Amino acid sequence: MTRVIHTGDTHLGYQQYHVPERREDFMAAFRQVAEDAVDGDVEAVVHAGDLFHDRRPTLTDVLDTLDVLRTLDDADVPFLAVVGNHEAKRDAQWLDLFASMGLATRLDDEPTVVGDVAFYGLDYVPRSQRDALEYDFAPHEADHAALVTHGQFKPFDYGTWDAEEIIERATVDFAALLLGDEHAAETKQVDDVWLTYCGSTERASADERDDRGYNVVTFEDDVAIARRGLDTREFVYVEVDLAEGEGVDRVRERVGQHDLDGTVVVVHVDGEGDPITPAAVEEFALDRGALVARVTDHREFADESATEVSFADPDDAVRQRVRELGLSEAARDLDETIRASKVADANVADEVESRVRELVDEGHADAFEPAPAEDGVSEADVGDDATDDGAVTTGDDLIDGGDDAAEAADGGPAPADDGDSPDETEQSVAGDGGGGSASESAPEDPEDQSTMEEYL
Ligand SMILES: [Mn+2]
Repeated sequence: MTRVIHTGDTHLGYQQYHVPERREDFMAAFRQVAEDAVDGDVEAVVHAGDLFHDRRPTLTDVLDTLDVLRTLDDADVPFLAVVGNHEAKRDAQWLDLFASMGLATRLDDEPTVVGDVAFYGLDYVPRSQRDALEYDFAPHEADHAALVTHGQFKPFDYGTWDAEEIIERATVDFAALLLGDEHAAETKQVDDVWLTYCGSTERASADERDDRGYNVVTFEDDVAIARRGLDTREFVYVEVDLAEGEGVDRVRERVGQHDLDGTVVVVHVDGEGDPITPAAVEEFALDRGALVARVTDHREFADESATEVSFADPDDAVRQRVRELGLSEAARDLDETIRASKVADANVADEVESRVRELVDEGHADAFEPAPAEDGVSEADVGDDATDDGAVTTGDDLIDGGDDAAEAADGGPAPADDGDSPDETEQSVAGDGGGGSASESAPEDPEDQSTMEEYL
């Protein structure tokens, strides 16, 4: 029997809502996993990617990560991992650094045997490159084999990468696929093979409402997958449906019914009542000890014809202005990449460059043609997160990144259907701090899923 912890999507270094406490929370959750591994006497910690939130963690993040990895190493618990989409660098990976220090093993197409199990790894692969994959894995002599990989896999609802095809074509028979990328834990079985997402260890977005945790996977005759919870910062969700005549007092009253001390407060307002000022509610929550408060008034969306800029929704104003600019499809896509927060700030310059390259390589010159204004830019096509200070950082990154990226921003590409185009409606505002009152929509809509990939 071999028992391992399967974790992933730790997003270390993510300073969510721009507060340092959240950055510490992500590290603390990862530390808990490591301590549980040591206390629980498992034979390995398997990490399915997105160890870091982006490819440029700070030195402090790297040092703290090393400290956690040493905790595992001191207890002789190997750390086996693959590279996720958030942290992927162009050549050498952070994981290679940790491996060179003897603190991690980067899983690949050769077996890494722990106990009775041969572990293999497949890093995140962008959609445009998946057709070329061979799924060739070197043989092993262990009792079981497991593949650790990162992406949105079918047959899960949001899947764009067919796990069944991997299972069929792989030269090794896997008993389980230990997956990362999707932040909600979920398990399915395809024929005899278990497919399981361990989920994120901290809420990388306020949409991640379920308790966070990780998997404990036991390989015996069969594979057994158990969940274990993590003690993470409390998120208080308050849904207020205002009746006619009700307003900000009612929202405050509802928020005030909760113990807010040290919590992240997420308020959604809907209904018939009076307009409210989100800032007034946020201030109320902060006064009562909340670490962060975010108020979304969904009623702003009901009135699409409004052109007046309200404090609650400057995004509308930006969206309106972008429509009037007559940008090419490509430029609109770049605008979205830069302003919205689906792409981690530090990754924007590279992302922009790769999109332009891809378009040019594939001869999509028409994507650079200016479009007439108002030509059906849907709400969803344009960034909803314009007020994010991330947009500022991102702009800097683009310039710092220099090279082709800044140049490209002028004519920009439209995504060659590579699944990474962020044409989704807002789902990262909570994850990124945002303007505090931008709109949010549930990410469950399968049409949005191709782009969830980017965000996850
Ligand atoms: Mn992730």
